[in-house]
Amino acid sequence: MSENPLRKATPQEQFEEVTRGTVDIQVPEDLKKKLERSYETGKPLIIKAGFDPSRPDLHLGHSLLLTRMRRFQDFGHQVVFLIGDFTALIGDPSGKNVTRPALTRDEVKVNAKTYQDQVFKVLDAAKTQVRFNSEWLDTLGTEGMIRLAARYSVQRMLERDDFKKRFRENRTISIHEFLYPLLQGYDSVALKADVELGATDQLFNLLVGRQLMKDEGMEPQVIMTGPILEGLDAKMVDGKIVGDKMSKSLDNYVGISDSPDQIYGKLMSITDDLMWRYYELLSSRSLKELAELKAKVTSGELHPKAAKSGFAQEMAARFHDEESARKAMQAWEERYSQKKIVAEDQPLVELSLGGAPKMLLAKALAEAKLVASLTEGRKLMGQGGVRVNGEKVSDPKHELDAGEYLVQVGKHKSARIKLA
Ligand code: TYR
Repeated sequence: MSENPLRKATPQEQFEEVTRGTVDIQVPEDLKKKLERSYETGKPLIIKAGFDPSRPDLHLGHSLLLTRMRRFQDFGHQVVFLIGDFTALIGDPSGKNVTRPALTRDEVKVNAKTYQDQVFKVLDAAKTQVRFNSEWLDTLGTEGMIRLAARYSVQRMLERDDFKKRFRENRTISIHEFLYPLLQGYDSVALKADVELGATDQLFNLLVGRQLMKDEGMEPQVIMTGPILEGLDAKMVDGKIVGDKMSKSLDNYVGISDSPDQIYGKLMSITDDLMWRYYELLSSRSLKELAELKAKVTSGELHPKAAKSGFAQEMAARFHDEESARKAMQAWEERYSQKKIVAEDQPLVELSLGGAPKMLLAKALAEAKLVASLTEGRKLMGQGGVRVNGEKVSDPKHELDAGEYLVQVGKHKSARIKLA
């Protein structure tokens, strides 16, 4: 029994881990009860999270939900990755002020395939159940659909913010959009979900699921919503992070299938404030570790850039591996230090060869005051900290002929050296 992952942590510990960073839980007491019962009986909870394959690429925003699914999975619960291939034919109206264009079955199929390739970078494929809602919605039929539609009133549908707003502003709401929350709710009935996860924009849909389950005489699902991640261009205004949500169409996203270089580079471009927000929401470091890290940056012991690099590497490693993440960091450092050095902007230092054909590079460094002494110059060269025209030079006996060279020492010192 000790091998059973359901017994790895107490119900209370599981509760704390799986609810980390949630915005809304309905109802926390029910979740505790479900976790306790599962602990007693050894029967895993069914955790549902649905994705409409309406866009082919997943990004860091979606990974928030996947990370929570993974936490449940690690405690031995049954995660159902539900692909809304049927609901994608409608398109979720949540948060939209216009009707979404419907996708064809073929587009949905292609997107669904790419989804699966991406989510298993976070979820354990062997322990994930992948379902498609066409499985039960296709067979629901016209009669089933009418029965379902009879279960909810237009008034209650219009309580939903986005519908209410569109109604008030006289914008079109098509009848099929009302069906969306009902179908999503019916999915929960079909799956006998214990818990359904979603971002805050899903609250209404999730509650409909709870209601439909109650109507069926089933134990209603617990619903948990998580925050919507801000995009890479978000900024701190009056002590709050403000910005559009991460999305591909706004080009402020990090894609799950981006290369390690892209992930690293994009995350190095965010502000320090946004870095802390991302750390809190996405990093697997504990809140205690984060507090320590922040204290080090505040006291000046650690440069914010180093903290950012740590986060960017963690994300690159999450979607690839440690080794590629480290390489991405090195490549970025090299490009970054190269880019900053524009030859023309560097001070020109003219040195005399004094009649000799060549001069030791270490000596040139010292004479140009880029290093304190010949010895220090040799030492830095040996450590790989000296570049001539962008190339690393580590041989301490390296000599320069007459001519002009762009010389860099470490990351911050450089000059054009002219030898004559
Ligand atoms: N409505 C969800 C979204 O747009 C996707 C979804 C589809 C969730 C079907 C659950 C479900 O049963 O993100």
